[in-house]
Amino acid sequence: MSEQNCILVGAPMDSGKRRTGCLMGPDAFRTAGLAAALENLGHRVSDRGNVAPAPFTPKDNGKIHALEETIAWTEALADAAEDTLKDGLPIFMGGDHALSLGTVLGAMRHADRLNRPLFVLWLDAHTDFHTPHTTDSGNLHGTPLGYVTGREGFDGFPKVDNPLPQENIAMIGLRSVDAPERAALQETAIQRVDMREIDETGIARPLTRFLDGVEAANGMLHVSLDVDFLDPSVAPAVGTTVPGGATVREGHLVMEMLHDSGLMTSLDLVELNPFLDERGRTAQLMVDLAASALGRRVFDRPTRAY
Ligand code: EXY
Ligand code: MN
Ligand code: MN
Ligand code: MN
Repeated sequence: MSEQNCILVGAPMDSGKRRTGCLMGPDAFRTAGLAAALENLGHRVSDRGNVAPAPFTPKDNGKIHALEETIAWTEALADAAEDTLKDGLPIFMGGDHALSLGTVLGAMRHADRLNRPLFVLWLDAHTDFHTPHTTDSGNLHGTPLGYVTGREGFDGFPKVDNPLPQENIAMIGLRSVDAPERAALQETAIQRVDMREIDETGIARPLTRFLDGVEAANGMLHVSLDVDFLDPSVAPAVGTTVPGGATVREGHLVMEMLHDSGLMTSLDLVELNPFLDERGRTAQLMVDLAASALGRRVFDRPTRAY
């Protein structure tokens, strides 16, 4: 990937779940030096500041937490994604994973305008494939992929005109999937890579399979990195930790392969809760992983087809 115009966008969104803290995420990424890390790699870096949600009036929606606020964020972030994709490679600094309701929607709209397919790489312990009808927790950060693939139940959200084709999605790092999600995913073409497969075959094989498909389709690629993709022992600053996650090196290998592929067109960094961090080490790891996705290497190596 040659020199990029990296556009940092703060998304201090905390409405996707009840535990608060992700609202401090964007400034934690800034404090951990995300901009300087990317500038040191030769990229042009701008920081567009923080997105604010559209105006909203909270109502009591029973089980569903902060519905109106989440809808308002989705509208604002979809616009921010479209705007920034026109100018470069947006990096959305979350904020909880509900921010991807908007960032993926905006990336879909942008790809549609360019008449290119959008692909999504979901690095996460969870499938986030619920709808407001299937979620047990009522936390909408567990629903983004249900929304962008056009599942029923997202009344009040922006309409998803052209749902993301299920075969254009790969979920990698899975190890906590609710029964309704598992049932709904059985009939889908979504590539689901759990930690058992990674243990047996390594993370490179399924990722290469997915990236080959993106390249063959001349696709755009939105990468969504949830802190809980990583093992809690190396990334404790997240409210939904699940033991048995990816190692630091597995995380870097994914990012290095993404850089080698040259396919990534937008990136979410989500679910960082600085209140749960230990001297900023999780924020620093996420910044280091973003730098690997933008070309940081120990030794330069000929860019190859991975
Ligand atoms: N599936 C569980 C739920 O829906 O509440 C846990 C979701 C965790 C979502 C985090 C963002 O990945
Ligand atoms: Mn909340
Ligand atoms: Mn997630
Ligand atoms: Mn997760």
